[in-house]
Amino acid sequence: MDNSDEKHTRYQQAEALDGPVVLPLPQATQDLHQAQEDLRTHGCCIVNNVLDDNAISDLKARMDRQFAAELALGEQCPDRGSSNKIVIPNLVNKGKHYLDLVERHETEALAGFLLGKDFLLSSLTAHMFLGTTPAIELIHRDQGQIPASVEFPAIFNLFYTLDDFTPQRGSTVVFPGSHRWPLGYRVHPPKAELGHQVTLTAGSLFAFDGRLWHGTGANHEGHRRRAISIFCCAPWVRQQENAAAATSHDVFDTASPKLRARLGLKTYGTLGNINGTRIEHQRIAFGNVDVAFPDELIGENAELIPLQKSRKLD
Ligand SMILES: O=C(O)CCC(=O)C(=O)O
Repeated sequence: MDNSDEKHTRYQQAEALDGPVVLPLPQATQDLHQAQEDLRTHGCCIVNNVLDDNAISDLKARMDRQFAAELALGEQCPDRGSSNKIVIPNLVNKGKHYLDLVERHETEALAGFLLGKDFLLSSLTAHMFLGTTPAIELIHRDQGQIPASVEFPAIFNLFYTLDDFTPQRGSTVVFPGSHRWPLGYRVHPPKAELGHQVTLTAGSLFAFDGRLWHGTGANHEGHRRRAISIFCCAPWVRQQENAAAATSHDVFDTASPKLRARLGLKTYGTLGNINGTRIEHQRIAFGNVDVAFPDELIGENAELIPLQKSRKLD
């Protein structure tokens, strides 16, 4: 049997490489079919001129404002760690402008190709530097929780860049082709110096297979080097940010059916339902169906337990 018969996508794995061969970086393209082919062969792709200048400056200003506003929360501001490379998490609640990137056709075309049409949003985060960093960060595979012997992508990271990415600014170090390395080279990371650093213009989409070895480069200039990461997973993988618990119901209530599905409010076979009191379109059969929130959960002896909504009601 052709193994594509039992898979959830039409993605066909390129043949294994003989050893830990680092391929050249793929060329930037605007052709999404070429980008899909680059994902197959190189495990990464660069699509340029995706965001226009207005969208780039708007997103940059919003991201800087978000960062400053969270900092002003003082002790309530999430711990950002000690590195000058920081991640602002859980952008699902932080404005439609970020959610729109999830629904862009480039995201759909590439994530759908790699993970299948029912892929989930695993997390939505902003990446930026606050100053210089001394060294390349940990080389890793985003698919690290999934056995290395798995021969297909289950995770996919799409970076929408808001600044030019250059080696001096700590652009991403990648090992093109490493998703095709033999099993013995998939567990311990290769030496960082053997990878390539990407050079990208602001407004590009740089995307990579969850099996690809990569890491954040050292930022010698201290430039902010901002990007938004749309981190996606197969519909049977646990999401990085627990969307069901950490998404404001205001967002769920106004999201399109597609976005609700990406956040996990669509079943995948028998996975992902919410069972409580009766809702209008009760799930009665197998298949992928939209999930709605019941008003109440049913507890012991049918005690009705109100479902917590995100906002406090007056
Ligand atoms: O910031 C970068 O260049 C890469 C980030 C990264 O390694 C990741 O999100 O997994």
